[in-house]
Amino acid sequence: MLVVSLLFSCTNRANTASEAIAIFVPGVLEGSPSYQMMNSGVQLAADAAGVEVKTIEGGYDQATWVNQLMSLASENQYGLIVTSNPAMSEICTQVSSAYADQDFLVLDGSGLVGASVSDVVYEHREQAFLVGYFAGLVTTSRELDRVNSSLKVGMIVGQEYPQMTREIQPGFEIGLHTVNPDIELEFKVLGNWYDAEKAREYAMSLYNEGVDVILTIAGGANQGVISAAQESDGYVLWFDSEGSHMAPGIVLASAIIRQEDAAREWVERWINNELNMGESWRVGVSEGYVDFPTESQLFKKHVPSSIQKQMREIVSQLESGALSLRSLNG
Ligand code: RBF
Repeated sequence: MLVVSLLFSCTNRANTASEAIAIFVPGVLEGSPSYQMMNSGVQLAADAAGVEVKTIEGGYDQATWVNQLMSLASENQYGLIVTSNPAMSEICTQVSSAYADQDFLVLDGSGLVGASVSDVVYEHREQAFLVGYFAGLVTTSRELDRVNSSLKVGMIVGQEYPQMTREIQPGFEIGLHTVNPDIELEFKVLGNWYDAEKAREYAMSLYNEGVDVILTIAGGANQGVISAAQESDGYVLWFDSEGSHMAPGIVLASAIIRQEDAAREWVERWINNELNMGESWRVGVSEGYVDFPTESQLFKKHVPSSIQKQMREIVSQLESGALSLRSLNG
């Protein structure tokens, strides 16, 4: 008994020297749902274990992230650095080759991890497919008053990166075309994650061209898409967190990642010395980390019941594995 309890107490990192955790936000927290969920999830795990956390906002100049992480690792104050976005798995692996004792956890990573880096990779294709299927049902609906007869749907994104071009955009299109192969996608790239005015202009021109619903994945710039929808009677779809409360009746639905849960759970494992470094986990709808919520008050109020029903069906098919997009993973 004594040996067991001694072993147990030694394996909890709260009792070791390098217990503190740093959160590196590659951008800013404000307006970026995936970063906010990372921050709150890590805080929850750390607070519960009495571990100290420091959050550092790296800002939008991506060229500076490597050096910022290098100097953070060189401080030797944080046992773990947690960060989030698909570019960070490789960036942290690069930094870890200079600081081999530094552990990194990348949420929403790419799977390309080195020995002291672990990551959680979301099935973004499933996430995008669900909201694409919903967008297809919206643009072909006869019950929604802001929908026109042209079969055009929009997408506005911050920047292009492999997960965007190989998983998110194609997943969205598969969803649209499952409803009707004639639906056209207008895809616009902002070039940054903050310019709400430019996003508003892009969205205005899409709505003027006959697009009736836009999926926005543009961080702080998402707000501009909402403004345009309010002005021109269009709909908006949200990604990563639930966004309907941002503009009820306009932001109709969201395809989410459960990043707060993932952050809390994976950091808990690290604190308890149960996290295998160098490992990558791929999680989607069937694992409970990607979802399309259909039970919120706002969804039930603003979405026609026939569409609600079709969404519940498609989500449960992905959950059970009756429908799978995973053979497309390359
Ligand atoms: N998403 C945001 O919401 N805000 C950002 O500032 C942001 N910056 C990103 C920077 C890079 C280099 C990459 C690859 C992605 C970024 N994303 C950002 C996208 C985010 O990590 C995630 O992939 C999408 O939100 C889709 O889940």
